Order: sequence, then C-alpha cells, then structure tokens
Amino acid sequence: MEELLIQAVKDVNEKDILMLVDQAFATGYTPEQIIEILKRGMDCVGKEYEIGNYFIADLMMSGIIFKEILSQERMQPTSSKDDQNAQDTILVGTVKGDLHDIGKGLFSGMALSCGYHIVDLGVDVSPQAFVDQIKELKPQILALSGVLHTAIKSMKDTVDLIEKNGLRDQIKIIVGGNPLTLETFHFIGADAYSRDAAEGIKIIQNWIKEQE
Ligand code: B12
Repeated sequence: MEELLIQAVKDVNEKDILMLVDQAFATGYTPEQIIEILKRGMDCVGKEYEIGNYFIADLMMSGIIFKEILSQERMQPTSSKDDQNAQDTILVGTVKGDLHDIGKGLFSGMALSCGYHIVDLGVDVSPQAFVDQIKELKPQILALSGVLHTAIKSMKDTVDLIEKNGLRDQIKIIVGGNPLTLETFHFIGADAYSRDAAEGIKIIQNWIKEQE
C-alpha cells in the first residue's frame, strides 16, 4: 500500500492517489501516517525535477493534489483543542522569495487544532511585513517557513530586522523547513528549528508551558 501510494504521487497520478488515500483510510492509517507517505512521494517528485525528468508543471500539479487531500475533512489533525491556548498567538509565514506553502499549511493546521490563535501572512513575506505584524499583534511566537536554500538568508534577514527594531526579546522564533540544519539555525539566530511540522508544535507547546 505505502509503496503504491508513493509511486502514484511520484507519477503525479491524481486518480490513483485519491483511490489509494481512500484505501489507506479504510485500512486504518491515520492522517499523520498518510501525510508522511505523501511527503515521501513528493520527495520523489522533487528528485525527478532535479534530474530534469519533470517540469515545473509537475511540481505544481503535485502541490495541487497534496493540498486537495489536506483540505479533506478527514485529514484534519486529531489533537484535542485546548481553549487555554487561544490566548497564545502564533504569527506564521513563508519567508521572502519562497512560494512553498504546504509545510507551512500543515504546521498552521496542527497549531490551530491545538487551539492556538494563528495569523498566517502567506508566502513571500518580507522581513518588514513580519516586523509590522509583530508590532501590531504582539504575538508570543513567530514561525517562519521556507524550503528553498535561499530561504535561509531571508530567515536571517527577518530575525535581524526584528532585532534591529528592538523586538527580539518579546518573541520566540522557530524556523521550519527541509534545508535547515544546526549550522543554518545558528546562522539565522532563531530560538529553535525543525524539519517536521509536528515536532515544531511540540517545541512551541514546551515554550508555552515554560512561560506559565
Ligand atoms: C510542490 C513543489 C513546488 C510547488 C509548491 C506549491 C505550494 N503551494 O507549495 C511550486 C510549483 C510552486 C514549486 C516551485 C518551485 N520549486 Co518546488 N517543490 C515542490 C515539491 C515537489 C514538494 C514541496 C512540498 O510541498 N512537500 C510536502 C511538504 C509537506 O513538505 P515541506 O513543505 O518541505 O514541509 C515539511 C518541512 O519542510 C517542515 N516545514 C515546512 N515549513 C515549516 C514551518 C515550521 C514552523 C515548521 C516547524 C516545519 C516546517 O515540515 C513539513 C513536514 O512536516 C518539492 C520537493 C520536496 N522534496 O519537497 C520541490 C522543491 C522544494 N522545489 C524546488 C525548486 C527548485 C522550486 C523552484 C525554484 C523551481 C523553478 N525553477 O521555478 C520554484 C520556486 C518558486 C519559489 N520562489 O518558491 C526544490 C528546492 C531546492 C532547494 N532546496 O533550494 C525542491 C526541493 C525540488 C528539488 N528537489 O529540486 N515547487
């Protein structure tokens, strides 16, 4: 089943993907497990693009299908809402120059399901736009997303501008995305990093607990 679904995603075969997702649900896979399998398929799509077998249209199509599945009611994360968390605002956005928003959407969806108040600024968000929103909304947490290598520099520019505006002490910053490493995390100057949306949520939950 898993291999078939990965192959269907790799082939960008929408009909088979939807059918196999149905089957996965019927046989008891959780939304989290299905997302993980789909993600492995997306990695294959990315590799095919990298070696020149696929075009940008294939990347786009794979993204559209992934988003379509994520929007299904049954795919919504299962964690229980905690009304306590509604007081905590997380400002989210994909950094300047990067248009990828599926990982960010996953993260926001999970955070919402935990009851956090999410303000999502979308994609290609400039450092100044983040700073303006921090001043206006005073969120406890800033979550920056980026999957392009060039996103690392945009993340650093964002953290630097926050610092320059004297706002760094009032906000915890987590950066998320596949190209992040311990080294790039230190370069950026954030408080935490993760390549996994669910792990990112756990980090934030710990921060909030520490503050209480
Ligand atoms: C779909 C896709 C697209 C779609 C995006 C659609 C959309 N709405 O997002 C479109 C067609 C727009 C696109 C465009 C491009 N893409 Co593209 N794309 C992909 C692809 C195939 C899948 C991405 C995806 O959604 N994966 C599934 C999600 C769930 O994974 P994710 O976003 O990485 O999120 C996970 C983690 O990163 C992390 N995470 C992400 N955000 C956050 C935030 C927080 C707070 C936390 C905690 C965690 C977290 O958690 C998630 C898992 O739980 C990847 C291949 C791959 N291996 O990912 C290439 C890929 C990312 N793209 C790539 C490239 C090169 C491009 C283009 C430059 C191509 C071009 N020549 O134009 C453009 C760039 C446009 C731009 N300026 O951004 C490269 C990037 C190489 C690099 N690292 O620099 C990749 C890796 C493909 C490859 N192997 O070459 N792409």
